Amino acid sequence: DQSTDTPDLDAIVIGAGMSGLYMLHRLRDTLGMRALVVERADDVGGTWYWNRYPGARCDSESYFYSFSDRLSEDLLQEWTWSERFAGQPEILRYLQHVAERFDLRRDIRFGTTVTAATWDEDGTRWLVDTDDGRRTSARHLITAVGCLSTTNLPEFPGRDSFAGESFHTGAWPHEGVDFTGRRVAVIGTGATAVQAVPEIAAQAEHVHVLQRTPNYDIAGGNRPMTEQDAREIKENYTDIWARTRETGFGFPYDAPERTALSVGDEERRQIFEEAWQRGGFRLGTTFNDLLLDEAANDTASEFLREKIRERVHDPAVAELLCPSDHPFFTKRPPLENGWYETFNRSNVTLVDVRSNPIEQIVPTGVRTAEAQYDVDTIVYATGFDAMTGTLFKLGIRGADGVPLAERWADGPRTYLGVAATGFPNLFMITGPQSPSVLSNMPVSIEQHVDWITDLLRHLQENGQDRIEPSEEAEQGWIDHHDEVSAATLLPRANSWWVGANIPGKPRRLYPYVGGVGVYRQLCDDVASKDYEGFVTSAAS
Ligand code: NA7
Repeated sequence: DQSTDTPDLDAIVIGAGMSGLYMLHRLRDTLGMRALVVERADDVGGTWYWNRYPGARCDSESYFYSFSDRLSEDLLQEWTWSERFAGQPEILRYLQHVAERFDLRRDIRFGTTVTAATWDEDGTRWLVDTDDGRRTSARHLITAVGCLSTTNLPEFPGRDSFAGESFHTGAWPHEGVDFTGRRVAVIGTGATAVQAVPEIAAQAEHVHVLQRTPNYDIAGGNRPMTEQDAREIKENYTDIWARTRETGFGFPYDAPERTALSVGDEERRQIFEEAWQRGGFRLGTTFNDLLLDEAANDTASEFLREKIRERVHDPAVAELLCPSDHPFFTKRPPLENGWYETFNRSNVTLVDVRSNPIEQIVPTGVRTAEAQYDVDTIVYATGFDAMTGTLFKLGIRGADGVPLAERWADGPRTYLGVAATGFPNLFMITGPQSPSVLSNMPVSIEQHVDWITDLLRHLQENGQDRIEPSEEAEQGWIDHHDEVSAATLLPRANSWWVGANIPGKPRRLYPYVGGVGVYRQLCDDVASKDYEGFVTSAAS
């Protein structure tokens, strides 16, 4: 309705993944608002809708990669995960179940892409254009677009000349891909390739894995969830969630109190070994200075390199798989379940495309500086334009028509990673400069959604319609973010966390590394001081 300036809706949410589903529930069922979710896919699920490649699995343990008691104590008690680390199909089923259970689909417009979102100052509202030709207005706009939702397909010369089939892991065909008898090239060795390659290798005739940078992969330790596991977890959920909200990464693991060099070599080894045996990101939480002190970090890096050398039979291949250019955990360490052993198979070849770079895609395969690999299928496990890629594609224009991409040309500018000066009534769930990808996502998602919900309630109760962070508050947050980043080893590595994977992307640490617990406290402090740093007003 554009005949008046009154917004059609109270809020539009973009994205129906975990964030969008929970946000819709809060807006509609907690605040009583008129809300709509716009989703480009034809169903809910977000990341878990798109990433259907073989082996796709969550790297957070299933029992805390879910909605907490904030959403529903009953759901927590009724839902039982089949594995310690859930696979994509099970997580998608879970999110579909949540959509059913809370009757969310009726307020989601599926198969619809946002093409522009323009702030209308006179109407104190967002005008949201979608590819179905409609324009819908809302007082508030909330992005729930995830952090890894715009795929990165490198511009290799000749890419489109390839005569076989090619797939990006983040846009996998729903019907799946049968690799039987196929010769396959997988480009990339990040978390995705590490999950997919063992599955593809079990089927394909031959797999060439094209590696530019080796990672410190951690043992995944996936196994079935036993009845006893499930019982213990369900009995302890109150404590589990409390811990996830306080710790640095949003995991319920004990926060380390020791530095790595405060213990002897033998004891340190045992601590690493125990964490390794238990699997998952525990290894990153063994000592409190692994991300701060290079000498401490070296001990973990060397432990992991030893593991690689033990498991990969060919010493030359093992050395190629050993990282040496970056400290442990300054790039996201993949979790692996049989990745290293895959290189002992006769049908798997590791190709070092650092020393022997990919030059061109040709109709029959991949040509590097030194050789040509003829294949039937190319799998691009080349990652994402993380954190900002999707936000920029939305065509957001704030006050005075300034595009978000322009305002952020030198890097993201946010207050608390959730709001931005010049973009009134815009909220970003797990936006840049919030813990987001440096945390167990559901914990950060819930914190953001609940905090935004409280803020909107505060506006409702005070008769305020417009909110925007002040320049000073925004600059203060950026300064704090940069200071915390610089105190860690993270800016050193060429990771997607610093935007290094996308040509021309400003090099900044995108997620906030101050920790989930600290961040929550900072957000709560802002709220308790009547949303300090924000400027509010009533619609004229
Ligand atoms: P990642 O972690 O960004 O990995 C992408 C991989 O693709 C990585 O090994 C890259 O090498 C490689 N890559 C990217 N571009 C190229 C080019 N041009 N040539 C050769 N190799 C290339 O993405 P994932 O999908 O594995 O994981 C993303 C996140 O999803 C993950 O961290 C979890 O949070 C879930 P590089 O290391 O840049 O040298």
